Amino acid sequence: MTTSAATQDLRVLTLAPTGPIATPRENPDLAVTPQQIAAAATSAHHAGASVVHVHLRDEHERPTADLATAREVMDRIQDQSPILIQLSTGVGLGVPFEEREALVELRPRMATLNPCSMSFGDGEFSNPPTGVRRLAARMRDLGVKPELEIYDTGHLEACLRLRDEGLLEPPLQFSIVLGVMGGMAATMDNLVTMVTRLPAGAVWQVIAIGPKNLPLTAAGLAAGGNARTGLEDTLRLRRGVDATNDALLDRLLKIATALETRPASLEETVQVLGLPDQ
Ligand code: KMH
Ligand code: ZN
Repeated sequence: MTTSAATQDLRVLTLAPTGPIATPRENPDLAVTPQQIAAAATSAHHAGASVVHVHLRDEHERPTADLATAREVMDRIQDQSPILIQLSTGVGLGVPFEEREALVELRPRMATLNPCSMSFGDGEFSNPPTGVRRLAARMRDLGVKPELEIYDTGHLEACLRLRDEGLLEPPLQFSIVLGVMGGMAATMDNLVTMVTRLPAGAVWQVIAIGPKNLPLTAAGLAAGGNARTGLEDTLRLRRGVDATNDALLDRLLKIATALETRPASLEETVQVLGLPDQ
């Protein structure tokens, strides 16, 4: 992250309360209805998070890019707190790219941009190059800050090409995703490699999926990155203990405090992430 004296100890904390895959049967605290997502976002704001990463589910709890659902979720969140909304354009495997990209028309402050297609568990995550370019250009024109989700080493180069084409504005904001089957494994050496290769001035956080979530999130914080937690990334607090979104965020805040860092306020987050005016 930016390392001016004033921002050295700041960390942008994000809650990801839903995700594209898990179901409430696997963890009953998973936020799937608009009410539950808004409640999770409000609670996260009160606890100290400044960003909520939002996935939408339909009435059958399946991932959806339905614009009316997105509008309802965004309105409910904004009615309850000023937390900054980051909409997922990843949405969920099998949802067509053209439906997913339309979400940025709702002008969230941020949205994810997944630069490459890949295998994802037993499924396929489709992010075709022409679609990714079109989405990046649209986000730039609408003032929606992309969070670049990089799951493998080559995804970083794909982002740098988008930057060189003028489709991404600095500071580039990366999520280094570790532990997706089909992407980089959740190991410390992969994290170090990726952080070392980021361009100067980049802002970053770790998204570590599954059992390595805790050590790699803590390592990212200690190394100067921002941090994200929530049931999207891990369903267990520790082996055999179901997590809740509140408990995960509480644990992250304790780690951040122990490392003598502090959560960025909304205003500081806007500054650190370089969020454009809309
Ligand atoms: N759960 C992440 C690993 C996105 O939000 O754009 C994949 C994802 C992408 O959900
Ligand atoms: Zn996501």
